[in-house]
Amino acid sequence: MKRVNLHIRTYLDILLFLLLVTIKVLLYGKQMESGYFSYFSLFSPVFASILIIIAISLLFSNSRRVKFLYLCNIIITLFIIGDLTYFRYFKDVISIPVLINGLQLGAVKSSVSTLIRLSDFLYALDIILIFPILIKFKYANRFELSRTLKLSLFFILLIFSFSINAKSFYDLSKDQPRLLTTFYNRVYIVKRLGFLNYHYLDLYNSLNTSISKNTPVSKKKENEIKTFLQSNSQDTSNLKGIVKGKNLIMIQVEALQGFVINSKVEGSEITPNLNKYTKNSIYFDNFYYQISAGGTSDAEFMSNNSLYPAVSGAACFMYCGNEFNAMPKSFGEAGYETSAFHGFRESFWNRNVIYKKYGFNNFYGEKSYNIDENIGLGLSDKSFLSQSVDKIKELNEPYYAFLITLSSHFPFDDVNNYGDLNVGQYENTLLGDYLKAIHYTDAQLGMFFDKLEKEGILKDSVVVLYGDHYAIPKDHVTELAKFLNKDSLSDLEYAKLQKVPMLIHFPDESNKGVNSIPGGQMDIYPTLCNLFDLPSKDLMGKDLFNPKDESVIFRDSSFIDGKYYYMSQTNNYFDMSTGQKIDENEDLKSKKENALNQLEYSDEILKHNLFKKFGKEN
Ligand code: GP9
Ligand code: MN
Repeated sequence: MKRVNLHIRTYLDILLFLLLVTIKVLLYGKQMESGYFSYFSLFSPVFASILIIIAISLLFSNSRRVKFLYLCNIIITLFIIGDLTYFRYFKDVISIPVLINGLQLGAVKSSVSTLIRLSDFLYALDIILIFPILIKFKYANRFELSRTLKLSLFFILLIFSFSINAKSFYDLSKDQPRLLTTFYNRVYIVKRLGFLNYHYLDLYNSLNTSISKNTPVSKKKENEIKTFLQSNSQDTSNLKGIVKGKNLIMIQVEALQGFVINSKVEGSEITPNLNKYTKNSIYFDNFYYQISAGGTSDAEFMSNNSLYPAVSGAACFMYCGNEFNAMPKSFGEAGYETSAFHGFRESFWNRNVIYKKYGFNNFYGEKSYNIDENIGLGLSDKSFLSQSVDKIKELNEPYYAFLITLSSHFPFDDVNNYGDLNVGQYENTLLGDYLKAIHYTDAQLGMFFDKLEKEGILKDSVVVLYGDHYAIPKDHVTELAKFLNKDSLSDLEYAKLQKVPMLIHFPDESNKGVNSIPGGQMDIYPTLCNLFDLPSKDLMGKDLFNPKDESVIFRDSSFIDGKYYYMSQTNNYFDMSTGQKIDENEDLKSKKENALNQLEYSDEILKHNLFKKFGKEN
């Protein structure tokens, strides 16, 4: 008995680490999970992933092992709190590339600070409580295992944990082929393998990515990509070149989500100006955002490049050394002056670097504006848009002007400055604050259009307007359901709400009406190439006026194809008209394969800077 007691005292740190971290990681999995969750199915990969750390700890002396495990517990806890916060806003888990551009979170600290919950810090409770116990027992250890015994225990435990994990990894790779290599759906990996295995994989993938950047892509894969791009730049006819030589003004509106268009609250229109412009423009009412970890920067990356966002992290950081075949470059080659406008810090989302690589001649950031009124994160949309018209007037025609608004940014908490929209029962809720914020931004967009008209700009310009991403995050879905007079939203109903409005206003308003072709931010560039008669080579998206298909592919490999929706998070197919789940068939399987191929081609183009290579070959 005395000997057992001594063993317990000697290995108490390991027992505590195994117990506490297993509980933490399983609880974290439950909090991350939307829908079905099983502690039982997650237990074995989680247990195996923790055993790996314990195996490593056995290589240390007793006292060092106590410190090593305590430090690991602290790091794991910090990652859990960080992941939960990140998930509440981005519906994703942190990856190393995201951490690399994590500096961006500082600037949107109001978002982050509203997302961290006090209850999250309960995960750190054990770190405080067990500290004195470990100190007391640390010196209680009287014997050290021999080096040979430590090494053999290390290998036995490692082999045991890897064999348990191997089964979980194998099952996942059968269920979701390519997921473990392309990492397109990180939440699903956490759900099936647990938090620690996900971060082991993330570390491996990040190391692998940095190595693969320096290894050439195979000639076979390169030719596959070239063939796809050539087939994708199909001849177009409908509306070809009808606005050739006209100016282009493209406005990306912060957090403009589709459900507010033509909606009312307490009898008042939420976006009366946009509602008006959906009627005198071509309005795409079935248009989705396709952003990933890069948030707003992903939206501007896609609309200007027609390439998918980076598989993790933000392309604007990870690939800022690449050559791009971007829209500003295409317009520049057609004799346009190209300028970007955004009333926030020039370095945010690496814009002062990446815009040059896109081919913008000018970038007017915060320093180019008179910061005379702040709302939300910075310069108010009213002041930004008004000053921007004055700058646009000075541009040499023809020009491409790209504007990004800011005031309607999460958590929409500058409510005293958004004006007086009565939101009734939604007062003091996130949704109510959002309705006020977007109502304010809508008013400024109305002023902007009026000023363009007064200055005689509108009659010589095409205006494209679209939202960058959702406004109401998943953890406020009940508020959104209530606003839509529903008790709750199914996964499919929630997915169908991830639309943003997109409209194209023609100079003489000769083309107007609703176009319901399923589309996304990837399709803006090819659509404008057709209208302005620019060469549309090497683009991944489709021309919405000459669509080759009705597919919209998302970064996590979910996709829409006509009436079908594939939800990668749950690996389910749906008939969008009936909402019914449907079994996978050969046709759906090939659509899924096609989606994965396109995501892979886009990733290979970015990882290996292929446009630079292709450019040299042409
Ligand atoms: C900051 C603004 C916000 O410049 O674009 O970016 P977001 O937080 O929405 O990605
Ligand atoms: Mn945004």
